[in-house]
Amino acid sequence: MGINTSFCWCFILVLLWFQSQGCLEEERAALLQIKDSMGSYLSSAFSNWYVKECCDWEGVVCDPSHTRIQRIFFPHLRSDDSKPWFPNATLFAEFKDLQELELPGNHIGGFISIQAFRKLKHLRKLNLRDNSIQNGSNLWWGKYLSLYNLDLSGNKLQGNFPDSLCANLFLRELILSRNNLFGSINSCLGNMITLRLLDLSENQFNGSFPSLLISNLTNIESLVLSSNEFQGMISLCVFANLSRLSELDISFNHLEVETEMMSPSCSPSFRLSTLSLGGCNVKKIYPWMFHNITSELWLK
Ligand SMILES: *[C@@H]1O[C@H](CO)[C@@H](O)[C@H](O)[C@H]1NC(C)=O
Ligand SMILES: *[C@@H]1O[C@H](CO)[C@@H](O)[C@H](O)[C@H]1NC(C)=O
Ligand SMILES: *[C@@H]1O[C@H](CO)[C@@H](O)[C@H](O)[C@H]1NC(C)=O
Ligand SMILES: *[C@@H]1O[C@H](CO)[C@@H](O)[C@H](O)[C@H]1NC(C)=O
Ligand SMILES: *[C@@H]1O[C@H](CO)[C@@H](O)[C@H](O)[C@H]1NC(C)=O
Ligand SMILES: CC(=O)N[C@H]1CO[C@H](CO)[C@@H](O)[C@@H]1O
Repeated sequence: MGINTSFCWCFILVLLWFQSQGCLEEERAALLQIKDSMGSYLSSAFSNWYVKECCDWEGVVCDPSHTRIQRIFFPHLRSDDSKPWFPNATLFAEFKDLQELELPGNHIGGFISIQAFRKLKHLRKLNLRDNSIQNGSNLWWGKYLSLYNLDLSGNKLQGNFPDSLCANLFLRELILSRNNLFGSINSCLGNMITLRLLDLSENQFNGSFPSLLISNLTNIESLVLSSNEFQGMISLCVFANLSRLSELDISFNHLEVETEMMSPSCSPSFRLSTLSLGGCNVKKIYPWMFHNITSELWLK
């Protein structure tokens, strides 16, 4: 009993000693440089960055042993009229154990030395939502990253689907909504078979609907392609074998949609909770649509 108790105390003391190690000097220095490189930020930002232990700083989460930074979350820290921020990616490369980097709403125009991101071997989530990134070449971290979640919605990406994204073959979530992308969707998307969520809404993607590519995404759960310029006639058979599909939104394109799914090669294996066909020319409403859709059906 006594031995056990003292063993416990020793264990706790050792744990406390490890905890008191605190964040690493180079990571602390990098955080301060990142903050400085922002130029301007809201007065409410970084409010407790005067405390010594940087693992306790607002926007930062360390690993359980309280030494290495695993998550950086700096949301909307810069005012709406601030100049674009071009962070030096080398600074982020200091965080060797970083898993999640979230910098939404900070007027990021792009990254300097983006190749440095390849050092972030553990990065799984990159959220750059609502920034001002224009050029897909700002996203060239190559195949060195194994990202699962990438959110670039609400940026100013122009032109075709950025080739730079084709290297991210393990993505589970890809969100590119609210950009200025056009042309047909890059065929490399058909190889991203781990995708569960694909949101390309509110762009100007055009040409015929990428049926072959979409029917390859066998793990997809949410597919949101609304408010683009896709044209032509499609059959819902395209989605028949996507057994995990739960949300399908192809509204507000220029599509004529054939909803019959009665042939043997085409019986719906999914159970949709939301089907949005607003603005589509829907030929006929079949009873299956009501049996299988568990929550919402939007036709207008
Ligand atoms: C980016 O940061 C690294 C490390 O601090 C530095 O060596 C490099 O010169 C910086 N690049 C630019 C373009 O400022
Ligand atoms: C994007 O950046 C690359 C390399 O810096 C440049 O060659 C290209 O012209 C840029 N594209 C646009 C649309 O600005
Ligand atoms: C579908 O995925 C397979 C396996 O990754 C790939 O070989 C094939 O080219 C893909 N087809 C399309 C149309 O993308
Ligand atoms: C898609 O849109 C672009 C830009 O408006 C245009 O140049 C191209 O011809 C369009 N492609 C098709 C197939 O409509
Ligand atoms: C769905 O899978 C079945 C069985 O593998 C196949 O016969 C059918 O052609 C597929 N349908 C589509 C639209 O890919
Ligand atoms: C996957 C699924 O639930 N499919 C059902 C869709 O609705 C038809 C008609 O009610 C059923 O026969 C399917 O089993």
